[in-house]
Amino acid sequence: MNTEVRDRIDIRRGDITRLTVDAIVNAANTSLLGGGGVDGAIHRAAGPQLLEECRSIGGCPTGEARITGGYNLPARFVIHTVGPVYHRTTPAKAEGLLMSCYENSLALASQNGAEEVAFPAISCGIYGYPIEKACRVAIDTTIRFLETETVVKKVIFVLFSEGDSKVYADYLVHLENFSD
Ligand code: AR6
Repeated sequence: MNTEVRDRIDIRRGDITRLTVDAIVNAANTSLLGGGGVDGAIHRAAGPQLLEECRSIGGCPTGEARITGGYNLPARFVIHTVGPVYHRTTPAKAEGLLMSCYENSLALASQNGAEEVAFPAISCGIYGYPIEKACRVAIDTTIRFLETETVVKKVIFVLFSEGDSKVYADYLVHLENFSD
């Protein structure tokens, strides 16, 4: 990882619904009609118009992403992606699907001119993906994307717990130590 790319990745602890960025990513389900966890928090903070727009989209397959407005959120857009349920498939398939979530979300951000994009730890709550494994997929995929990307300037990983943010921070340090 070169230092230019490293400087475009941030790790923060807190509530993603509070972030004033161009786009926040939602860990949704295939119905796109809301749920618990970060999805519930985003819908509560955005207000009922978000659900209305989501309903008009008609769902989203696992690994794909869809974009809506942010309504009452400080963020301009919400990018909804559907992570894999970890124990419903093989670890290799889950990894491929999680990678697609990050790739498709970042591509949508770029296509919509979003310069700052914030991600929660997709699939790491109710969907049971181990945080250490998911963190590698999230960061490796983001680094690969940023290496050739010019529209998206900054990617922020927003973690709810101190433990999760330490996992992300430690992995970035590991990459810094082993990069040329
Ligand atoms: N800000 C940042 N991170 C959060 C927030 C928040 N406000 N709230 C929770 N997290 P989860 P999943 C963290 O369960 O595993 C929903 O019902 C949380 O600690 O929200 O992809 C959907 O409708 C965890 O690390 O998403 C789906 O049915 C991470 O966000 C299902 O859950 C993701 O946890 C998706 O499950």
